Amino acid sequence: MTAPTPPDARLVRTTCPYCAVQCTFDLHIERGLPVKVTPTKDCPVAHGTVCKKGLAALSDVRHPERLTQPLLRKNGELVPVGWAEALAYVRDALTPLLDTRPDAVGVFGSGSLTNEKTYLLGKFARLALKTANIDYNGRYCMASASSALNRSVGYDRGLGFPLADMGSSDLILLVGANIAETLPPIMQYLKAAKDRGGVIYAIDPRATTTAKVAGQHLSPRVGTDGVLALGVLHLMKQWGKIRPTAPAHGMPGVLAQADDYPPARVAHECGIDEADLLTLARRYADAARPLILTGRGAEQHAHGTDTVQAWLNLAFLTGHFGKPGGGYGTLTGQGNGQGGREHGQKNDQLPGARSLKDPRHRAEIAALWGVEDTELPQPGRSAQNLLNACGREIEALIVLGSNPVVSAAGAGQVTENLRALKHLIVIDFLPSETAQLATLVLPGSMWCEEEGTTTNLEGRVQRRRRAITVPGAAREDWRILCDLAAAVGRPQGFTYGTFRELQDEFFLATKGGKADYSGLSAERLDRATAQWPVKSATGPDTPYAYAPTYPTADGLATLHVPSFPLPTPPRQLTLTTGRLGNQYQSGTQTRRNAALKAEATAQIHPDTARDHGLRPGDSVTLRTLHGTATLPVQITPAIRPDTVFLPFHWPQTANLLTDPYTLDPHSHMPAFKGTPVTLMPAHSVAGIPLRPGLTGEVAAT
Ligand SMILES: Nc1nc2c(c(=O)[nH]1)N[C@H]1C(S)=C(S)[C@@H](COP(=O)(O)OP(=O)(O)OC[C@H]3O[C@@H](n4cnc5c(=O)[nH]c(N)nc54)[C@H](O)[C@@H]3O)O[C@H]1N2
Ligand SMILES: Nc1nc2c(c(=O)[nH]1)N[C@H]1C(S)=C(S)[C@@H](COP(=O)(O)OP(=O)(O)OC[C@H]3O[C@@H](n4cnc5c(=O)[nH]c(N)nc54)[C@H](O)[C@@H]3O)O[C@H]1N2
Ligand code: SF4
Ligand SMILES: [Mo]
Repeated sequence: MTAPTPPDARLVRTTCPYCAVQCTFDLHIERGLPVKVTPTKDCPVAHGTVCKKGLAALSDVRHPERLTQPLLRKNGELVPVGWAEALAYVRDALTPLLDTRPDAVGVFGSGSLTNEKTYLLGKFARLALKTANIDYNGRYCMASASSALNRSVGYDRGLGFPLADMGSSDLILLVGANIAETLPPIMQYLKAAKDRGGVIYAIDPRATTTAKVAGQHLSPRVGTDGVLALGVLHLMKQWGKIRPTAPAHGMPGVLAQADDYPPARVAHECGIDEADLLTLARRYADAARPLILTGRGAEQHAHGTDTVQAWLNLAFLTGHFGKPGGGYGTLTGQGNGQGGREHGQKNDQLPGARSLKDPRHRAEIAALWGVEDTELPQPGRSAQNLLNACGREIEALIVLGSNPVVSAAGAGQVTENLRALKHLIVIDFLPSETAQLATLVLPGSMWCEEEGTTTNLEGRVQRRRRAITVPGAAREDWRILCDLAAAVGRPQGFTYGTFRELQDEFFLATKGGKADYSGLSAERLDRATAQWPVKSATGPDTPYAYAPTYPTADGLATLHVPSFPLPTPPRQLTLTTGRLGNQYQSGTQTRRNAALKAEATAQIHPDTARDHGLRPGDSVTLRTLHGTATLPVQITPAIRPDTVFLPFHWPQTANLLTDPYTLDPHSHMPAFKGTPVTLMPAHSVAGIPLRPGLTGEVAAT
């Protein structure tokens, strides 16, 4: 017997809180709560295929640990307080700093935030706090692809074409992207390409689920993807396949460099067979619509920008960049990873992907905000540098939508820095590990409790609709930011009566920027989603973003000559890190979810296990220059013998081992993938306390 439907039952169509595919689904609301997620074929991206995380997303919504009251640290403990006391703390903590040293106050944002919150957070930092020091977790994500695209063709829309175009590619190279686990609905486009005879390569040091479905797997050493691209370019030049997409600066230098990368050298440095390289290159040369897609595996290196550049150069010089179904794209990760990198929460950016350094851009936004452009700060610290300065130059930090205690590089050191802050204010809806360190925790809003827009990995803007209201004394994030501005005595510009006023201001603020959304409104998005730029209310959207001429000074692209570090010694073990299908990011939202079971293990090859005396069921201690961590081993032939893989979803694991200081010089991305590591059976390591499950500690040095 089915239960009777309650009289208030209704459906709200909204988007998933997690990844950048941004599946649309229906929430069934009964008695004021969402009870079920139903995928819909109307979803313009996934067409009704929602992944397990999306289906299980409701478990957090009324989780017993859902934050519903501000928490203030008193005598070392976080205790519930009212908003008046919480905001009085903010006033007393921040006002003296803002009066004398505003740059001592930092703001850390997120690619999980809607476009409107992204915009408001940037405005809040520049106008209410007047600090230069705002940046966000997108620096950890696709920032290297973003900087390569920006410096080459003037802007960065992760995919410059509709996702469905993938189905018409005849060769797809997935370079360090495990989409079967991380962006599952995209597999349908991969399969469509395969069904039409297309060849799919997964280029990954692990034989992932994606590699199995793809059919072709090339397994280069960690960090050598750029050299691989140079090797393919070398052969394209040799085989007369150079016919650039458009005239561009820098081509002679890039082509000359390729001469230095003959197949033997490339095969040696990448640790692959020369024959496999030649087969890949031959397929690329013969393909009509080859598509290169990079993920975090290629990008999250101290030379990530140059790695992406090498693939972008290849796509451009062979005439495929920007063409339907072909070229180059990056697979953006977070729910609003695309919009989050456009609207002013980056340290050097103003809304609409404007530059904080450009006098014209500063004047445009200053006029909109009703201030002098001289009042806008200059660019401040980028994400990892901001966290590295905490407890020293940075005395107070406001975090919205990130959990750096788990996700930052060198998390052991970063945690110490956060502890050394005078004030750590975290706005979250669950007690993340970072919230647990805070001096003040403010209960914010979850995805289905707020209105807004997100922009998915193909630049598609969609509405996120409110299905329920925030519980208890929680407040919508945008209102909290306005409350904080009022608390520090600077409410001007933060007095919106309704969310709609904020949203309309946001759309307007993008007008004339590269990421122009000014033709959009909630009503237009109700009729159809739209890929930016959308420059007028009646004008079209832009499915293809990368048609020449480009938004650069002279309309031309510039190709840069990439440079790569010397190859690591052959017997060096390298740690790389990444994701599991059943967990999301720092795990705040998924480790609590019973439907999403997963285990933190260190994946190693059987030969490596044998060399280190490790057997199934053992724990292993991993040691790098930056820290140590101990985990159970997972012995699997599906990984290179010179590689160790750790997921980063748990505290005290992957990021105790990563380097907080070495950053990509262009994108300021830390090297999450690729840290020299040594292994030992855990029982042989003195001084490491072992608990059941996970253990780990920061190295003493
Ligand atoms: N289930 C799940 N899905 C997610 C997320 C999540 O946390 N969980 N997060 C979302 C976000 S924010 C992002 S950014 C995306 C990321 O999506 P992906 O880029 O697919 O994620 P990763 O697992 O970090 O890395 C992908 C692959 O890179 C490989 N790799 C490691 N080092 C190298 C290397 O040097 N070269 C090459 N070629 N490959 C290498 C790893 O073995 C891994 O299989 O996923 C999004 N979707
Ligand atoms: N070793 C290693 N480290 C990595 C990576 C890797 O591959 N390897 N990947 C990096 C990448 S690509 C990324 S994107 C980062 C992600 O890592 P983080 O920046 O830590 O991102 P999340 O885990 O999504 O953290 C989001 C936090 O904000 C909260 N939250 C989410 N949405 C909202 C919201 O709308 N409002 C409020 N108030 N709170 C919200 C969640 O509850 C959670 O506590 O990790 C990076 N770190
Ligand atoms: S996590 Fe990504 S793929 Fe899964 S349902 Fe959500 S948006 Fe879709
Ligand atoms: Mo990401």
